[in-house]
Amino acid sequence: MIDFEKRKQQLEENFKHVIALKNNKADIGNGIFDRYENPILTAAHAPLNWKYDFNPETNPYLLERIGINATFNAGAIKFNNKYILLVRVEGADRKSFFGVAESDNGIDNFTFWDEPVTLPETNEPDTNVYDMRIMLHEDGWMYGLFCTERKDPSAPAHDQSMAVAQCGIVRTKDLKTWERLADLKTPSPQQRNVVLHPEFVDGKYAFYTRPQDGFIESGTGGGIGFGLSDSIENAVIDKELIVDNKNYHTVYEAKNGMGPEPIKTEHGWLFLAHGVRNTAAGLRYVLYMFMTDLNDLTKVIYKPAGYFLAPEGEERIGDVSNVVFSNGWILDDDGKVFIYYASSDTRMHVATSTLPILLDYVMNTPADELRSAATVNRILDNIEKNRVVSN
Ligand code: M1P
Repeated sequence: MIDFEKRKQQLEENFKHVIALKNNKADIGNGIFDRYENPILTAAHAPLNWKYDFNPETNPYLLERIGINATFNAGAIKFNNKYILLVRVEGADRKSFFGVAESDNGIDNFTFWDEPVTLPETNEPDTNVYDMRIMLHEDGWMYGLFCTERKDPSAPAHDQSMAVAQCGIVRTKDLKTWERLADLKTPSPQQRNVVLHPEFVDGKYAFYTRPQDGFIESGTGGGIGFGLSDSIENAVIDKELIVDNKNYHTVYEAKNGMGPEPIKTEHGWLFLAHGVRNTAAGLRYVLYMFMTDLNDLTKVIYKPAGYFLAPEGEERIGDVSNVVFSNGWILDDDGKVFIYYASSDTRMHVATSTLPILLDYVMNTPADELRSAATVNRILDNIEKNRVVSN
């Protein structure tokens, strides 16, 4: 027989150590944001109570009964003065669900609430749910928009991976009780990365979408779309306008998609998004930023060339390698910005910056001129300006 109590104690000590790990800024960085030394959430942060049956009668070997594979792609919101993440937790069974994790300072000691989110289903139950964007709308509700995935009814028997992805919607006042609304209806056969704009636009609910032809392949879709709906309870978008399209030989040439909800600034709406390109090693996901006009949300007014944040070091490795993905950020009253991002569909990290720095980055970084020669000219200009400064 095993020493049940001793093993239980070891498990608890290991868990406490994981939660208590402090986080420090990683290195000098690029001035735009700071990375931190440790991931803020991993599979090891999942509560022991979720995984172990602690009754020696029914689990005499104290085996892990319910495996947790990964914690990633978290929505974020400040609530009751806590930094809250709505985390995509993926079980060993490949089913994702949402767990709420909180921290006092936004950079370490993230701890899951005792119970995962009980998400009501619609008449057509979801097979898998993931990637929630959580935001406070001016109507007073906190909305969670997430991807709901169901088997594609047209899939032939030999293909067990064809799925239909659509946008599910829930709302809450306390992050504990969730009201499920009807799934968003759009003209696109597939939707992922849908985000609700925090303000009404022309008295309507405004959504950022990502129309796509196939489950993985963007086909004729793949850009960040925008559409309006009269209702949130039965949200229907009749027409999607493309705000930011995929583009040849850029970091978003295969597809792109929204990150969290945009932040309103005096200069325009600030966006964080992900761009995807194809490589011989598979898809590479990076984060990029842009800004739209304050009064015309479909008009991009600034867009720095290339990526804002790309996978580095350990971030490159995981279940889906070479991926960074963000669907949550928090702007504090003092202007500090917490950017929550996942690496390689495996773990969560934080990067911090400030609103003035992000505005400087977005408004003053040269745009992509789409040719190698233009990039060289930009560097030559820079060298020349530095010559003037140093003389
Ligand atoms: O595996 C990388 C990401 O792939 C999807 O993102 P997109 O819809 O832009 O291709 C999502 O499944 C996301 O969860 C995942 O991180």
